[in-house]
Amino acid sequence: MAHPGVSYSAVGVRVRLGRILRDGKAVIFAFDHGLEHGPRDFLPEDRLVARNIIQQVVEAGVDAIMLLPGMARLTHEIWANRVALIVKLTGKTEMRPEEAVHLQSRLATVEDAVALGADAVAATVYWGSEHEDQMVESWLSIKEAAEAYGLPALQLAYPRGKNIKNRYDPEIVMYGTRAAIEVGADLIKTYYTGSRETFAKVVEIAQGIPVVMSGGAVRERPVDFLKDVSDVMAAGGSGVAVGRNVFRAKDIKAMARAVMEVVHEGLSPEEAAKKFGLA
Ligand code: FBP
Repeated sequence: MAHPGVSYSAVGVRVRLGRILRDGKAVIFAFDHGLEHGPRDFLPEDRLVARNIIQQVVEAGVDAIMLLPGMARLTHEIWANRVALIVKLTGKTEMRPEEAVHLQSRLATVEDAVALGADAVAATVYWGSEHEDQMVESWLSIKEAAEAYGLPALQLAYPRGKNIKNRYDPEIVMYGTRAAIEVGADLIKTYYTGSRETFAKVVEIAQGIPVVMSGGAVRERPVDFLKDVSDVMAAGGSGVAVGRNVFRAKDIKAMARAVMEVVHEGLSPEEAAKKFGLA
């Protein structure tokens, strides 16, 4: 069937989103912690460790990997043509002063992401931050350029700032999600609200724009994390963008596979933990 009036870019966005959400769901390995968390998660000499982690998640068959441009450049032979690439174009270090912690800087351009072979770009907006304006401006310019190239734009829609008392509060997460769709996000990554019922409301407010859960701090038992993922899927979520709960796992590949099976095969958390030998 012909689709007159549908732009080349709209087709490109749809095609590339399909590379990430192949069956409408995705496990995205988020790996920007070297910059975002620095030594808290990574020592500067961790170069080989980082490569090894990327190798393992690629072998586990995750759907996509979200990297900053520099790491994408240095590890391309590991991920290229094996998983989809999302290039994150904003970030912040933990070295910055207190008054600027709720701000993400522009690190690269959409053209850099295109040059790297990206299937999508990503940027964080800390909704509610005292620097909201700056991040919205940055988001809009990323979105405009991405659209011109037919690239989907993933927004890490994170409510955060002096006025945000509890960033996991369902009302607050819903508000951030609404804000993300208002500025044209094609895919939303946000905080898990702690229950299936509340996350279902977040999904509902996104009105069909896919929402994935942000992994967050490492859960004590892998099965607890898998339970959150399972609840997100039951709530209508489209998957997860996870970092630490995978790369800090005792067996990285097994954990990544378990998350994949919960997301794509609907395995229960307990079954997945048992199948992959996760304590
Ligand atoms: P995790 O699953 O490890 O939380 O990674 C998701 C993520 O959004 C990363 O992309 C980012 O670096 C990190 O969380 C930010 O965490 P925070 O700013 O909350 O410390």
